[in-house]
Amino acid sequence: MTDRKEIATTPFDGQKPGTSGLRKKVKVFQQPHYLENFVQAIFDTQSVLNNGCLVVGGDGRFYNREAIQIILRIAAANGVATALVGRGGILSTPAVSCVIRKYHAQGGIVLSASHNPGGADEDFGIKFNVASGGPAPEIVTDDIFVRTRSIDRYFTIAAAPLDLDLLGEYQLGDMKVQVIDSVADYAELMASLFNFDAIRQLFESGAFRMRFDAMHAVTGPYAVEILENILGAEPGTVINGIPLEDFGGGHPDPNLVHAHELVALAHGSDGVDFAAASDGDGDRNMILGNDFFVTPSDSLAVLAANAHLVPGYHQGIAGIARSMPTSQAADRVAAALGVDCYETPTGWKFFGNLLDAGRITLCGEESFGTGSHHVREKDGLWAVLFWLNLLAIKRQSVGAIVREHWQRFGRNYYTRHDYEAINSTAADGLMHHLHTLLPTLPQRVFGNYTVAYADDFCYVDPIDASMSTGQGIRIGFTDGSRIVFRLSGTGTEGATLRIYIEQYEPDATRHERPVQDALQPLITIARELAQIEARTERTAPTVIT
Ligand code: VG1
Ligand code: CO
Repeated sequence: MTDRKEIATTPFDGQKPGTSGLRKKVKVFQQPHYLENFVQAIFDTQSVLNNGCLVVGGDGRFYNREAIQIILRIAAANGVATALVGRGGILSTPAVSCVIRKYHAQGGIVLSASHNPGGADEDFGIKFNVASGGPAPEIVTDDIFVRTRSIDRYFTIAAAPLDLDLLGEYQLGDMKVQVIDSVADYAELMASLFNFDAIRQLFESGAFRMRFDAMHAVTGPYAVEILENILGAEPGTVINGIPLEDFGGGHPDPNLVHAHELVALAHGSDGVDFAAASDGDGDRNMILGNDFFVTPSDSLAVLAANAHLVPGYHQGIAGIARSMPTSQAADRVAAALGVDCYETPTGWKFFGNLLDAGRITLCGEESFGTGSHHVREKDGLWAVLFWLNLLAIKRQSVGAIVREHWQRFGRNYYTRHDYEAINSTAADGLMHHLHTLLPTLPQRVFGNYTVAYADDFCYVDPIDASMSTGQGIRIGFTDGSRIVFRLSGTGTEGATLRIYIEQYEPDATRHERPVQDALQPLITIARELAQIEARTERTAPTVIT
């Protein structure tokens, strides 16, 4: 093989992938051999890549370009036949999934820390996706992790960096590298699912205005092409559309806190009718109407209830899945449609088997993630186009659609309180404390609420029977309300505690209450049970969504 070099190395601690890949500070990834070890561990354990096709791309954050050159050289030295790379090294996470599936690749490497900030002192990440296009299941990430603990060499080749900004075909050692423009592939997939004519007419009507905030992250080029060029939305519909290595210094997380510029544009009588945003790697979405925020859990439920209006889902849906902390709004829709609803642990990798087996069509997470069987990742722009399709057919406002949904199914009031970057030992102590409380909780009464069950969520995959334990503490009350506690698996500083709170309200006269007010009693119960103030020294959450 051309110039193959074997480099001696020693293992690094802590290369265990979390909720969505291995995420660390850029400085950690820049250490000699750190990235190389992890990538070689992928090749040492995933023999299908040998002589196969690998997709490589990232969200364009700081260190993306260097990392891609390193990965390509290692791939060439490990016998990969063809690498498909996004132009400029950029591919959104859903586009990686789309491209893997379309070109029947054996896998993909996604470089992203998603919604975490980027820059020399910020975050970087790497994730392996399998041939279905989805994030590697735990059996695969476990194998990769085990390999990182004993790795003592990696392979690479001596070669100059490739120019990734030019589309075309290159040779790197014995490997063929194709620099591709994934925007066309992705746009074609979207056109096959949604009623583009109806959406075009909606924009042409002149009575409908939209803004999409790409947050200087990866979706800019995809959104400009699809929304402005193909669907005819007015120029300027996409804001912050140029991907930047540091996301313009922002936090590319589409929520009410970090996408405040967009929130302001959808506010008041001169605000737009529809606003949406996506995250660093393009898999999340936030949906806003004029002065109206759609809770992600509600968004999944609304999409499911209206899927028959969208060409790609005309035939109906096979089932729905939601992550455990996501509100139970989708469950009510599944029951009404007579289809199954699955509850999975947090993280998209747990939807893969259900999608592959045809058990579900739609799935989602409370963390601004929604998707379907069209790819194996959550898909930000897909959700935006789904909403646009509904708006084009129904010709109602976003708020009216959601309010009607609540009238029909009841409202699941929902909030998530995050306590970011708390002391890790304190966070572990807090979770341990909750664990010890679990057996004492059933039947206990807190104000108007009586505990029905309290457990640590354990998931047995219905397809391959693999078991995932320790997925979050659930406290369920007799009226269906829930409090869930879990520690984040994507952070890079200390620990992040997430508290998820939900209460069902069937009475339509009580659907207009401010969310935090409606949930106040449960919020107080959660804070007291977990002894938040005493254990974390925090009096308030860092982010409320
Ligand atoms: C968070 C979210 C989770 C999501 C994950 C990856 O994980 O809660 O629902 O799947 O991020 O999202 P955690 O472990 O920090 O709670 V992203 O947009 O990386 O792809
Ligand atoms: Co993301």
